[in-house]
Amino acid sequence: MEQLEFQKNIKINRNDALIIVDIQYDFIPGGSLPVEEGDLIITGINLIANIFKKNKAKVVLTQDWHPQNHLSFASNHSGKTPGDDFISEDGAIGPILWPDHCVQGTKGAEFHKELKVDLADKIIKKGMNPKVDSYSGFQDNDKKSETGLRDYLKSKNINRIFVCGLALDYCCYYTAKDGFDFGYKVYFIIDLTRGVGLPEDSIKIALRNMKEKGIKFAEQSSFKS
Ligand code: VGL
Ligand code: ZN
Repeated sequence: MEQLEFQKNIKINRNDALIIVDIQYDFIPGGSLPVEEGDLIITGINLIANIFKKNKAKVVLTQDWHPQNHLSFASNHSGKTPGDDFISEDGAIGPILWPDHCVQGTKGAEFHKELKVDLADKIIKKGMNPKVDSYSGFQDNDKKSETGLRDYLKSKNINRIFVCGLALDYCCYYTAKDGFDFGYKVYFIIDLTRGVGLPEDSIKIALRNMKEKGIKFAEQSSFKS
């Protein structure tokens, strides 16, 4: 794996935000798009969220929230199955198709019951446009519309964001990248995330790209209470 350096002794303050990405049943083992060991990070995420609250920082949850006719679902393309390659010109959908997941109003779209949702200051839903996916918590994949996360962080004078959750190589990665491009100092909490690993090497590529960009890496133990 990519050689990563971890930040130590991070002291959280009121200009920080923790972005907890997509801790929903469909991404947890037993769900329709399960991320291996996705359940194992929830306790640690709750602990870190408590540290953020104690230090007057913000906690944001993102929630993948698709209509049933969403074009990222293989079931909405004839002759396609989940995992098949699919790339639309503007990057709106792809690079692969997914099983139906996080359909609005279904159990699979709910936050996992172990996640301390009451610690959240803000919940950002994404992926509602049936023709465009939204891996990033900030904006759609075609970069044509934002979710409201940037406006929210701006209104709270946030300058550092800390990203954790599911999945490392999709929604966490895109959220971290956009955060960096929008001018935030970004920390990726490596042991509080897990990846899908599809297509092959997606985790390795995500980590390498983030490191090259200047995104910093942290671990659960990096935070001072
Ligand atoms: C995600 C694939 C499709 C994620 C969401 O949360 O990482 N991945 N939709
Ligand atoms: Zn999705």
